[in-house]
Amino acid sequence: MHIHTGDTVHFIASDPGHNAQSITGMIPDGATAFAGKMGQDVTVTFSKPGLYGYKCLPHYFLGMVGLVVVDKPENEEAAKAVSQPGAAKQRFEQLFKQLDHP
Ligand SMILES: [Cu+2]
Repeated sequence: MHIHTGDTVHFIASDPGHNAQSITGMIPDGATAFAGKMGQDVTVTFSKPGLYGYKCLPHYFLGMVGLVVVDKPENEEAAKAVSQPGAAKQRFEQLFKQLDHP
């Protein structure tokens, strides 16, 4: 999803047993990591521009991941360099492709 600096995103826990948390190495320099609790909504304000990769912790390797672009994906190359487990690798390849060729 594309948002602007300072926007707030509500990650809604529509099912129990999932969460949303940022992935180490996939947020801009100086940005604050976030981690929602399992089965609970989490609200994140994105105060630094850049690309944010996030995951559902128990289903990371199944590819339950996403990207948030805050204005410009300045740290895209660094985020792409992060090694991904299991199905997350392919899912992120798709997401980056969509990002580069919308
Ligand atoms: Cu999950």
